[in-house]
Amino acid sequence: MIKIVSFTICPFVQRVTALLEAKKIPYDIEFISLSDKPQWFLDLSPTGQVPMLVTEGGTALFESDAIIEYIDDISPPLQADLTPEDRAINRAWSYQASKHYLVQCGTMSSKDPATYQERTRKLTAAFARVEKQLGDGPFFAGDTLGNVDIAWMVLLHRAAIVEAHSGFDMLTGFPKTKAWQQAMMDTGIPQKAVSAEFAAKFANFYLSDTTWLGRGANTNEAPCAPAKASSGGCCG
Ligand SMILES: N[C@@H](CCC(=O)N[C@@H](CS)C(=O)NCC(=O)O)C(=O)O
Repeated sequence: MIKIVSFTICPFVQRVTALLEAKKIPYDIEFISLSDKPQWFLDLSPTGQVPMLVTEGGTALFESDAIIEYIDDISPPLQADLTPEDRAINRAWSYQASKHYLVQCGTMSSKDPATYQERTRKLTAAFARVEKQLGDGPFFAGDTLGNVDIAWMVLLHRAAIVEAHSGFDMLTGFPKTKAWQQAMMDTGIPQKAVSAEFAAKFANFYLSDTTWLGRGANTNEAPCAPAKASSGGCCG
């Protein structure tokens, strides 16, 4: 069976596990600590990053884009009859999501409203771009769930958790993206793609008292001293 090496709150891992869940491909998963990576992992991984997919033949694959393509190579596509152009466009729109994973992590880590506003610009611009591209839904390409949905699901799931915790909606002003988020949550895939500990670990990392979102996203709150604002981070 395929094995995924994971870190609980890693968005790149969630994209991979979401595709496996959507395709109903069974997999084992092993969680590691990124602050104390095990030697067997370092021996296998050229980058020391998760996700890693170990194939049934024992080959270690790395980089989430390459892993997604591998999964598509060994299984039927989510959307049938796509042309090479369709697939290229889907890869481009998927990249528009995955290149914002770390941006969203940094945004959520903001300690005060001013830092949040500064960091969220790129993410909001990405939501604005996809809003223009979305049709009548429920999914990116209409009735059928596809790889673009899987890539954006990661951002939209996290936005939903943030909203549930703080009342702050990252998708305000983007009604089609909001409906898309609901359609994705309704598939159950975002929830299945993460472990039972995900919610608690995610909240502990991004929604504790140390972040503006964690404190309820009060817009009247004073900013921290700018010099102390770091660029935020992802996954510890
Ligand atoms: N480009 C990589 C990014 C993966 C990534 O940033 N993973 C983070 C966790 S979310 C990681 O492993 N960080 C540990 C490290 O860089 O040492 C991919 O798409 O797979």
